Amino acid sequence: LSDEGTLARINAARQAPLDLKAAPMIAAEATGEAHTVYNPATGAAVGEVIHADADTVSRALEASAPWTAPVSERAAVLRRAADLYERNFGPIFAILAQEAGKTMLDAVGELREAVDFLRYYADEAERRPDAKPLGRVTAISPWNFPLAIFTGQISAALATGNAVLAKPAEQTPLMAAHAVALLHEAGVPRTALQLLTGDGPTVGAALTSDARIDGVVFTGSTETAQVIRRAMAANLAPGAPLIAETGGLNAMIVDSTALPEQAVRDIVASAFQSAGQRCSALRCLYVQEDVAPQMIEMIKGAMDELSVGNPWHLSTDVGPVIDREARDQIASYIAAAGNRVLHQLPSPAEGTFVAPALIQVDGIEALEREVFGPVLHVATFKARELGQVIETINATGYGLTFGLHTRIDDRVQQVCDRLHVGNLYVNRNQIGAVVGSQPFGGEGLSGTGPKAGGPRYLNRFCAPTPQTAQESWDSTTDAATLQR
Ligand code: UN1
Repeated sequence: LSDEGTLARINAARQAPLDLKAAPMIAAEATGEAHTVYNPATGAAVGEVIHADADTVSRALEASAPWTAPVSERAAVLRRAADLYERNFGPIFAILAQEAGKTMLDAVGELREAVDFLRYYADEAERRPDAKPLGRVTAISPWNFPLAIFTGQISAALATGNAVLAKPAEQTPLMAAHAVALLHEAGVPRTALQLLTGDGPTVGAALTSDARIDGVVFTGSTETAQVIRRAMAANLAPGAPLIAETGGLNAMIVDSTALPEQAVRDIVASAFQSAGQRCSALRCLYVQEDVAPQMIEMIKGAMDELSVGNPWHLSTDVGPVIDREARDQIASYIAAAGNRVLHQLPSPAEGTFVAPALIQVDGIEALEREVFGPVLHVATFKARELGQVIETINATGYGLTFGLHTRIDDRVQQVCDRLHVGNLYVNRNQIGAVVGSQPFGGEGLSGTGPKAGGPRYLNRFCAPTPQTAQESWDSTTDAATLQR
C-alpha cells in the first residue's frame, strides 16, 4: 500500500457501480421481509437485504446435505474460491468500506486473511483423509470481520465435508452474500452451503436449537455465546460442540525498559486500528510509573496524527463504528468517564463516528466490561506491583490477547508462565494474528478453543475419533469454558 501505483489501481477497482442486494441463498424457496443496509460513515442506503422468515429456515434445514465429494475435490473447490476472492478484490473492498466502514488497510488485511483461511483449511483437510464430518453445522459470524471470519468458519466446516447453514451478522449481509456467490461459483454445492440472512431471534435461535444441527461455530460476544450454549444444551444432541471465539478485556504491560517509540506505535495500532472493533484490540494499558507521564504524552501526540473519517478516503486511519447503537453506547461510556478522559479527538459530525479516546484508570483496576470501540484505558504501576497487575488481568476471567513491552528477558518468561491468555505478543502490536503461523483464540470467557487458523481447529469439525477425543478441548473442557 506504500506504492502509489498499486494504491491507485486498487482504488480504481473499487469504483465500479455495484448492485448490492442480499437474500437467503438456500436450496429451496426463500421468503422474508426486506430491510435497508446503511453505510455507517455517511448514513446513505447502500443496499437491501431480505431477512429469512421461520419457514425459510426450516426449508433450509430440510434441504441441507453434507458435502460427500472426496476431500481432494473439496480442497480443490476451496482453492478455486480463494482465487475468485483474490480476483474480486475491487467489489470486495467496495463492500467492506461501504457496509462495514473498513479502511483500505483493514480491507486488504481482511481479504488476505479470508484467502489464507480457504487455502489453509483445504491443506489441513487433505491431511485428514479418513475424517468424517459432524453433519450439519451452523456458522454465526460477526460484523467486524464480515469476510475473514465468515469465510474462516465456513471453509473449516466445508473442508471437512459438513453441510453449513451460515447466519451472517445483521449489519453485514451484503459481504456475506457476495462471498457465498463466489463459493457457489467455485463449485460448493448449494445444499452444502446455504446462507440465512436475518436476525438473531428468528434465524440464530432456530439454527442453534434445532435437533438436526450437529455443531455450532460462533464468533461474537461472550454473552451471546452463553445464550447459544444454553439453547444447545436444551435442545441439541448432547455431543454437539460449540466452537466459540468471544470477547476480551485485553491488556498490555509496558515497563520502564521498553523502547518508547516502538511501544507507542504498537499501543496506538492495537487500540485504534479498525476503530478498536477487534476482539483482539488493546483495552487497558498498564505503564510503569516512572515512564508513564512521558508515555502518555507520546500517546496523545500519536492520537493527534490519526485521521478519523470516511474510509472511502485513502488517507483515513480510523473509520466509523458499526452503527448508531454502538456509537451511542460508546459515546455515553466516554461521557460517563468525565474528567478521567485524558484525551479525545474531535468526531466527524455525520455518520456513526466515535473519535479515539484515552481514559485514565485509578489504581491497578481491571475493566468491568468490554467496550467495543476506539477507547483505550491507561493505568500505572510501581515496579514491585507487577505481580498484582498480572493477577488483576487473570482475575477478569477473560484471556484473549495480551501485549508486553520490555527488554528484560526473564520478565517475558515470568509473564508467559503466569498469564492465562490465548495470544501473547511481545514487543509488537497485539492485533493481526496470521492464519497458519499465529493461530488465534482465547481462554476462559474468551472462547472454547481450539485456535482458528491452527493445526487442531479442523478436528473439532469432525466426528471425534479416540485420538481427537483426548485433546484438551474435549467435551469436558468445552463445557467448563465460558462459565467462569
Ligand atoms: C476478532 O476481532 O474477532 O488478530 C478476531 C486479529 C484478527 C482476529 C481478530 N486476525 O486481529
